[in-house]
Amino acid sequence: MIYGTCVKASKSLIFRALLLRKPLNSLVKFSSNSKCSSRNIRMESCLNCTTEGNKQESRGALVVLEGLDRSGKSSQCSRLASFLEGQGISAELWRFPDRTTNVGQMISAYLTNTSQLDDHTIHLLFSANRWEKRSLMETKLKTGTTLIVDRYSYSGVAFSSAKGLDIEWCKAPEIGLPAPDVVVYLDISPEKAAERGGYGGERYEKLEFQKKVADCYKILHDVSWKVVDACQPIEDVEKQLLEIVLDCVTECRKGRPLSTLWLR
Ligand code: Z5A
Ligand code: MG
Repeated sequence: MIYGTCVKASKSLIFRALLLRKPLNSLVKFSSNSKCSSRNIRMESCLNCTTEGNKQESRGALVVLEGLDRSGKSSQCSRLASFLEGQGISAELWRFPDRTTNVGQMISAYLTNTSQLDDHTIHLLFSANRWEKRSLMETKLKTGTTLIVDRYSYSGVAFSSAKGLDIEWCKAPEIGLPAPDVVVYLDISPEKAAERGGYGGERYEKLEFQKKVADCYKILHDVSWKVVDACQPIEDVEKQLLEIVLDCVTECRKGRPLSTLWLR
């Protein structure tokens, strides 16, 4: 799903800016033309800002949401992308696996139990599914588009190592992919997540397996991750996420270097 950049200053936008205790003009730049058109409010587009004499490339942020099944990742990713769109910030919603590609269709067949694959093989396919999007991902970020990504390499490592694969082996094929600017972990116990219902027939949608995945996420987790209590009402989760993401978008616009996995 791709979100555009044109918006109007709605009451909801102003309300959200107030909620975030940030001045609206710190989030968006008003056009000098007071007549409100869909192009009136835009983030400044400074793609080559200079900070203390060093040329810093302004860019979009790579924001990753992780968490157990039913933790609310997809719901929050949609809300985030819509909010950013509403702020006139160029943003796109991405998800992994991307089931639209040839590799993604093999993954989908595996997840829906219509094909069987060796654990190592499916792990490498999940990774290949990210690699096939790497170039586009980098181009988008460098040209100022923020990517809100529903699952990334951490899901790859957590789910495969939960099956017993060596964690370092699982990380290896991810080395060199763009590193997220922020990882937000939506924290919920496997039991609470299961209570939300909606576990379908997909391969990993079982409470016992989700408990193992939760343990693997704990191993991957480091101090840079932002942990949000996913048991809160959906709007409260959203509010916390917005604060984190807007700070991150601001940092990247100032010209934070893009790094690669796997740093930790
Ligand atoms: N996988 C892997 O093995 N290796 C990899 O490299 C990658 C993935 C990338 C497909 O994932 C599977 O692939 C996944 C990991 C594995 N394993 N499984 N199973 P997927 O992303 O396609 O899974 P999904 O189908 O999108 O669903 P999900 O992740 O289980 O759910 P979610 O996105 O976290 O939650 P949600 O759909 O937003 O919300 C779930 C329900 O809870 C829904 O009814 C909401 O309305 C409700 N909800 C959401 N938030 C709240 C709050 N705050 N309160 C109450 N209710 C809420
Ligand atoms: Mg989801």
